[in-house]
Amino acid sequence: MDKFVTPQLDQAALAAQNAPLLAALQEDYEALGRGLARRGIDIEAVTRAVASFGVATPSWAVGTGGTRFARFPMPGEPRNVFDKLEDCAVIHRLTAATPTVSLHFPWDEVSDVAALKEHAAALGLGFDAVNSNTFQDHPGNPAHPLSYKFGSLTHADAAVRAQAVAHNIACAALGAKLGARALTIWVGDGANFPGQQDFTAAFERYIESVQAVYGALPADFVLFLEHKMYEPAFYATVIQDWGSSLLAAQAVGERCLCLVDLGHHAPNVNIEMIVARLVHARKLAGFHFNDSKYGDDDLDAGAIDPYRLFLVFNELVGAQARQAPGFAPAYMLDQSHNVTDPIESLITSAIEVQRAFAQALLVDRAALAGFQAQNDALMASQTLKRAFLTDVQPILGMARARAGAAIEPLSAYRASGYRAAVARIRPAKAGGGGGIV
Ligand code: RM4
Ligand code: MN
Ligand code: MN
Repeated sequence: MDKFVTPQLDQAALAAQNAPLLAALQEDYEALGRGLARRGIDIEAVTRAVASFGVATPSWAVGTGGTRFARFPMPGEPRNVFDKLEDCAVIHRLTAATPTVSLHFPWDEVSDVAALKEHAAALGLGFDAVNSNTFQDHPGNPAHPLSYKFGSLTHADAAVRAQAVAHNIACAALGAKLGARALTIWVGDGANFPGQQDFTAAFERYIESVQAVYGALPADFVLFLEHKMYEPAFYATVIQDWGSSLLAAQAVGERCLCLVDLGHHAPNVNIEMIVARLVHARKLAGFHFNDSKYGDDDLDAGAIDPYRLFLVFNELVGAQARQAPGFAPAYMLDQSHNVTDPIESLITSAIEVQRAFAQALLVDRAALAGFQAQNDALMASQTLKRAFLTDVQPILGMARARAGAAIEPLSAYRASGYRAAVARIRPAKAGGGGGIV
């Protein structure tokens, strides 16, 4: 993995960047290690867990995002999925936290699948869940002659449903060729007006369509159903919440699970509790991490409410610690970077997710259980706060240094000149129109 546009990202160059930072890192790491030892925590165990933690990057997030009003592209935008993988490889090279990429079809469809797989392998990347797209039309694509304007898997017309089902099956087959093991379905199907759609019939059509997809999956594949409260449907969405998602997953089968995108809930919803319920039901597929203030804002993970991210990880680490049956969530970022360099946002977000995980590993679970049993609300909450307020930066830095990544990924990225280098190769894209990626 040394085929980078900018030599500053090569292993030797990163080692040189890290060299002046190592002594301070070592000192901070040892001090934190002593503090944690006093709390009965072995810092090395935490660092090992962090080092083996990976979060997938979404291929669609390395291009500049936009709103339905406008998109303001930046120089050096990826032209195709090969470029997207190169950008994703930069993120992984600097953080050692994003070993896999999640593709979206047909956006990322290519004629030569073997070449794509080879390109990823040469960059040191693998593939995470693949995603289908029946939330917009694909003009000129022979697999999608019918419009999804009024829905896809739940459409009133059986021919549109069949087209959407076939697309999902094709996505899974393509994913299997690339070495992916999961298909994520998110549909925008729903209604903009009361009365527009028969709620019951639409939900039943959804289940029937998903059953057809499930029945045609490669044997080792799992199916993730992603709920979202609203948008593009603004009155009612067929899979609007975890309840609908769970009902559907239970109706479809054992390898059909519920995926939680943090941005897909109403602002005050207790997401960590949803996580606990899905773990209980053995139906937690995994996550699309992002942050939000109002709705599906797709802001950078941890940018608005890092404590909520920590509380989600507190549930996950708790489930792991008690070896909850069937617990093996998939982790992915799903964000839209409208005003930042997407590579910088994804670097930062991967680190924020890792940070929340590390903090959650510091929770004194025995003490917490004791306070819960005694109904000591204040001390129970302080137990969580103590873990959250511990500065785990030296652990994250050390995990990166040991992996040959950058101790300071953002500065290393800026020093690499990567954006300017790709801008010279990749022609500028026009801005203006709205839409994602
Ligand atoms: C949706 C949802 C899906 C993603 C699309 C691009 O809101 O989060 O996961 O595939 O956006
Ligand atoms: Mn998502
Ligand atoms: Mn979303």
